[in-house]
Amino acid sequence: MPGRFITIEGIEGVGKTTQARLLARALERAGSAVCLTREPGGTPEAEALRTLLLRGSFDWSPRAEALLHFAARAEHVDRVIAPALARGEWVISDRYSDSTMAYQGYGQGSDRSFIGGLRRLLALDPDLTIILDLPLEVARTRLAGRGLPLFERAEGPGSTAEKDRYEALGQDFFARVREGFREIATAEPERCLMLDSTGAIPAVHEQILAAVLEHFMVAPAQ
Ligand code: T5A
Repeated sequence: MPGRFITIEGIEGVGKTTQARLLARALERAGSAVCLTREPGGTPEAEALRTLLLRGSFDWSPRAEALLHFAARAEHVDRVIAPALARGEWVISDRYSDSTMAYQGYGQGSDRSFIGGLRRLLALDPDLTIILDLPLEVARTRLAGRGLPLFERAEGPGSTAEKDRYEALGQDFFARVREGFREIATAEPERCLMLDSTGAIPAVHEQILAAVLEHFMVAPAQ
């Protein structure tokens, strides 16, 4: 039986990592084999590209930046995602192609048709994408709770947290990225489900689990 491919998307602080882990645990408890992974990253080579993209102080041309994200993604697909799906596992990826469209396309103004073309060339779309949505102020409060204030990181006196290249791009950038995710969800309703993630962690998890079970028509574990 072929595996199932689920991606979790949204701006920083919406709870992707938290919810990806909870979903993986729930599916494992129900007896499924799960591959939990993330982007950019997932293999040593793709993690090296992540370091370049997030920690480097480079000013890539927009197309080069999109290509670097897709280079990391091709590595991730070829070495992790496709093999896991071939083994019949559930693959849960914390970010995937929609992040490139939202961050580089909508956020940074890179050519969206170029990014769409790269996605078609890669030729592996998720079966289901959960887009978590949250007002920017709530995301900022959540990240501040763990010492990582969104678009203020490391700017305040005495701040010790380190910003990555995207987190440093400011409130207008994140507003465009959020709007990008909303437009992606509207454009592809069969694949994408946008969920409000303002609720408590267990409540958001219940919503996601119900959506996954319904999408794949799997009976809940007794
Ligand atoms: N990027 C990535 C691109 O530009 N293009 C691309 O193609 C790709 C793939 C990756 C960066 O790269 C960019 C996007 C990003 O800028 P990352 O660190 O992998 O960076 O991703 P982030 O989104 O930055 O991860 P975060 O950890 O910041 O956000 P999450 O995963 O959405 O949030 P999470 O789960 O870590 O939770 C944040 C905090 O909120 C709490 C958690 O406990 C945690 O403290 N929380 C809640 N609190 C209250 N109620 C809830 N419901 C909560 N859910 C979580």
